Amino acid sequence: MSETVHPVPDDFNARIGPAELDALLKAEESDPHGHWMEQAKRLQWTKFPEQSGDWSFDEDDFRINWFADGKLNLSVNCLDRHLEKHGDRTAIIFEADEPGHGHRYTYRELYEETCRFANLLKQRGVHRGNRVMIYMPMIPEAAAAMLACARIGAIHSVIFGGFSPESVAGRIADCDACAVITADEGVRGGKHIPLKRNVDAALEHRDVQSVIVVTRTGADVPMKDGRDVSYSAVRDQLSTECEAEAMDAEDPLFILYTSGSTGKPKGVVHTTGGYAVWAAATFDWVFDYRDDDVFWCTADVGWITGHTYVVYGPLMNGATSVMFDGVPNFPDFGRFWETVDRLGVTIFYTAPTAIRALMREGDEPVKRYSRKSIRLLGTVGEPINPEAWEWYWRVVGDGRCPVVDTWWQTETGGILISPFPGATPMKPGSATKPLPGVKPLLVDSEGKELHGATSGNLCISASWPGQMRTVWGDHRRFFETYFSTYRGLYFTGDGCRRDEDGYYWITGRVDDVINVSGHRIGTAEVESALVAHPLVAEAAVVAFPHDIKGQAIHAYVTLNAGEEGGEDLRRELNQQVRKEIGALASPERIQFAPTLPKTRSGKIMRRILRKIAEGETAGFGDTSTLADPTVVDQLLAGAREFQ
Ligand code: 6R9
Repeated sequence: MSETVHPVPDDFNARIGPAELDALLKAEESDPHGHWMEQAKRLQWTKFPEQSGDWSFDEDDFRINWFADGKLNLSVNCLDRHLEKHGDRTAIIFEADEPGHGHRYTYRELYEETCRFANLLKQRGVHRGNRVMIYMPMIPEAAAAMLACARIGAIHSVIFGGFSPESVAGRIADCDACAVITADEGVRGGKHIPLKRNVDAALEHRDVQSVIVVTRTGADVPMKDGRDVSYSAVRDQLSTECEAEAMDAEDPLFILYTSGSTGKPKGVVHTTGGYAVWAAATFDWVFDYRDDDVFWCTADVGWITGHTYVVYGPLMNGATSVMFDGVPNFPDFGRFWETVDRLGVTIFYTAPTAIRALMREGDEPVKRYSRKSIRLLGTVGEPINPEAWEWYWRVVGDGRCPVVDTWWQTETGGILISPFPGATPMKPGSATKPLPGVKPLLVDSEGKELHGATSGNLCISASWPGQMRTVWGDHRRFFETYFSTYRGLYFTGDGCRRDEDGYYWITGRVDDVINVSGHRIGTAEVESALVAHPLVAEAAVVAFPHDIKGQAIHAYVTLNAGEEGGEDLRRELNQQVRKEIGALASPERIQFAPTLPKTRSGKIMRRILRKIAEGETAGFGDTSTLADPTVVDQLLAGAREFQ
């Protein structure tokens, strides 16, 4: 385990240095209400709140509210409030898949685009509280569509373009969406993605009133009369002004589906006021934002990182945010740095999986470019191994840019544990310390709090404004999933070590969630996709460590009696997972297993399956409760082909 400490680089003149951070932490501790009201001043409110946090994690009195008596609109906070002083500042730099193709939107242009979209939604009968699905490439219109929903009080739900029509259909049904905003096609790494056709396929299951289609490639796509509208055909007739709804702070802003350890993906609900305060504050704190920064977060808007740090956080702070519609290796492995130089990017935020993939290509594609504009680097999405951290710091950052390793989740709305770049000495592989107002706690499996330097399950004992409020349509599931494991605590699902200096080292998920390249995948979802195949009797899915992806999927599949597995069936099963979920969930390995290791009561012993997938051949612990102990040897024999 690396215990190197990198001090804050001398010439990194952050707004928040050690003294300022200390004052901020003390202010929060001595007067939490005053601290949160101070943070609320970051926003423009229609009615400024008097209440801050009002919450309880106890079952009898379970509630989470922030700034509940306040009223505001988030599109106003992202756009209108900047117009007078910074209307001509660039809000979004669109960087297309093809290098150098793209354009810039000023705050005024983004405002006008958002109003046009909002007016179109209204014309199509979309009202405050309705759900709107967004299934789009990383183009500025995606941001405008999100902001348009926020403007009229509709609740958006963005789905990553890599999800299949089945997944889209499931989400539309779950939140009863009345409209879908999409594009004719997406383009990634030179490949075209048939977004509109996927939407059409999804809507065969369940139709919506309106589909709004933005032109990205100009591909010829079928349009259904009465339902489908081409945005470019009507755009010029739409007004560039649209009054914003004054939303209650606790009105839902968006739903974002994410995988958990059981069942179908959950619709994580974030509300308006608290989410906005948290997104605005954390963006400012962690990225030391300044007026002349060019901020590039490489995440897709289909994930929470794209919501909070491509769209809402940067725009609320009046920043210039890069929207990148490409991939790190197209046209070659220098793409990120070529783009950094061309756009003058000052803050760069990406995922460990991308860093590891680039590191494998050596230093040359990085050194080919100057990167001198960069002053701060960040990572998010999964644990970063110290080697990858050091490479990022030394090669990409030339040893002069702080690296902020930011730990957070879809559920947390924004960053919870991260260095302050100008104040926190860094340890490669550690997300360092909680942000002001964040109260992490480690517990053992019984829920007993562990003190000092120790390892345990990571919980949070106090609410923060950006916390999710419910699971769409299933408030009980919200409580059960996050607050029932350890009484009175929010359980993150992550394991964690705390060292002598109080630094947190996230070790990864301790539940049945697999993190493949920073994408959360529920084992239950993949298993149910596999057993949907007519030849499959049973399936169990576990993670194994992968050099680039962090984790990858190992699927154990038991076929119906008399059936035999082979390469063709493997391909079919992979296809099945792609169809039900999307390519991101397709297993790296499929092992045909005569039976699965089960206890006498019929529970699959995943612990054994995990160990075998990790390449272990002994030390399976107590196997005496297995109904058939010989199954372990059979599984080991079958796993040999993967080692
Ligand atoms: C923002 C995001 C959340 C899960 C989380 C954890 C892992 C995220 C991390 C990290 C170690 C970091 N994770 N950031 N692990 N260090 N800096 O990724 O949200 O997609 O919901 O994933 O990702 O396991 O629980 P989400």
